Amino acid sequence: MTPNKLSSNRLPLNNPTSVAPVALITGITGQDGSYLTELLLDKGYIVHGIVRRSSTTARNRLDKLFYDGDVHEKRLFLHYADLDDSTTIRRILISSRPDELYHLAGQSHVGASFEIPETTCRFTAMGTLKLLEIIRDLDKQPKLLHISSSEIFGRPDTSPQNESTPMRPVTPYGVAKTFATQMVTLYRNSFDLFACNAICYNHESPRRGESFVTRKITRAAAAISQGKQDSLSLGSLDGRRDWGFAPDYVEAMWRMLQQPDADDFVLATGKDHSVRDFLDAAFQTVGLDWEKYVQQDARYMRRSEGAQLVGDPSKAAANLDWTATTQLPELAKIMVQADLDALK
Ligand code: G4F
Repeated sequence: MTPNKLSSNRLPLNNPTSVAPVALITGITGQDGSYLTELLLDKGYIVHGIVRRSSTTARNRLDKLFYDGDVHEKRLFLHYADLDDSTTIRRILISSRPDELYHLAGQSHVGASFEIPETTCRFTAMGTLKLLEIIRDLDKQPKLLHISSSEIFGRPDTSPQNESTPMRPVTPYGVAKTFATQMVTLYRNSFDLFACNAICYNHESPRRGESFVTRKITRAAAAISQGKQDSLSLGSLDGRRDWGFAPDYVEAMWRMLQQPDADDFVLATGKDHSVRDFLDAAFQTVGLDWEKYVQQDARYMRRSEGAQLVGDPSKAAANLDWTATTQLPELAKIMVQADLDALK
């Protein structure tokens, strides 16, 4: 692949009077980025993606598309840039001229944000502001979707939370996301950008990163059942989260940008479960009792974390006609089964 090569940007659709819409995705190699890419390609979009430059490019979630000669460099184009490299990001935006920009990139691990708060703020907070500044100057301004997080609510007074719940983050990640979320709203109101926040609660899948608790659990359940692992070390088992299925969430993100007006939406299942509940569901899939294998390890405990984080998705249901289809225990089963298949 030639880095930053931008060609065939607009291709005719089957209908000769129309051209394919163009999307640009930051964080295209992540869980959400890969599902969103598949969704948009299915809908006939030309998709451009920004990939973080590193010596070992983790692109495995996109491999199927990357090695498909009908897709890569025909309908899917990848470009290398870091989020804080404004010059390169601007160049990619000017050349690709997207109709829609999905900003999914950032340091997404809440626990890690205590160890690397500066990096978290550099990419998640300042990276978003830099993107907004670039868009503000463009002749053709794309519609922007920013992936925000339930972490902005911290320890809220009310449960479930909705779009009006005050932001009171309690983690470096939550603080960075709050800055980015409020900047998106500010640019929408002050500079008339079509800019939206998708306030996403936890969303998981077989493509979830291996250090997040759900995937850590489902990989362990699969490996222990096959005699390939003895035990699983976790942090707090009391944390409660609103866990949904990632492909549902990217569908909602796309729907948000098809609305007549820019707005913020909570994307959630509306139900919360503890880490223990997830362990129950995952280990039941392989017929094992998790209590025999799980130990708690201080290394995975957080200095502080959000509590009572459960979302009220009624605005998304009413305006986007969207609901989360897959929840526990099905979600855990899907993930364990995929991890069992990967072991075979
Ligand atoms: O899987 P987690 O690391 O997800 P967390 O912190 O809720 O953050 C995820 O969801 C947010 C909301 O959508 C996103 F904004 C964010 O980017 C990310 O995708 O932890 C979930 C729960 C926590 O209570 C944590 O303390 O699991 C608990 N936990 C217990 N043991 C653990 C572990 N978490 C991790 N990662 N690793 C453990 O060993």
